[in-house]
Amino acid sequence: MAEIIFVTGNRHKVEEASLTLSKYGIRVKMTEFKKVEIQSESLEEIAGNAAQTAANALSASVISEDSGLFISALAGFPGPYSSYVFMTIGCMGILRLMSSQPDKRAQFRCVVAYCAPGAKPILFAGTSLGTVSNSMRGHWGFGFDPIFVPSGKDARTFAEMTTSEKEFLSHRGAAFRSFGQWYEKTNPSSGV
Ligand code: ITT
Repeated sequence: MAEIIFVTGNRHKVEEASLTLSKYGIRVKMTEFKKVEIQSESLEEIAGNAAQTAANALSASVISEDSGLFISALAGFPGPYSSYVFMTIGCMGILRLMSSQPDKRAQFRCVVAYCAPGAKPILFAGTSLGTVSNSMRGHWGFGFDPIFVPSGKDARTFAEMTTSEKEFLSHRGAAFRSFGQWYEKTNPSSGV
């Protein structure tokens, strides 16, 4: 099995990525390396820069990932600032901002960046369309999972789904599937 270093401080991301990448014969290893996160409006720039910096510092190929919740009625807020907004106002703060908004549409976006030392990052994106719920529901997952209802299933939030159910519908599942397919093609010996 191939092994790939994932530069992140979020163990939930590692759990979800591991589930997807195991299907492509890739084992995910979390690193202690402190991720460098630039200020930018672009998930692509944030993830790409973090992967490139880590690959050069560690002299190894790595992946990094940046993601966020983009709410239509709030002009895409919190978007690239999702981590900070979650830590400050949290799910309840978002529900308060949304209480007077009839348009509940939102989407999660994820960009995975793969980078080898001395090389440019290669990017893989995934999106999950859905709505913001009226209340927090469920205890699985992390972050804004209790207030996001993905389209195409039922009225459950991500936090009311198992990791496998979420993986099938999520932005992260889509981005890591796309990376897994590319990696399998580029490194044919890595397959299970
Ligand atoms: P690393 O930067 O160390 O990878 P992080 O949690 O800080 O971990 P981000 O900077 O990419 O990650 O912030 C994304 C935030 O968006 C995250 O903290 C959550 O609040 C939210 N988020 C992203 N994906 C999510 C998901 O699948 N479910 C719920 N919330 C999510």
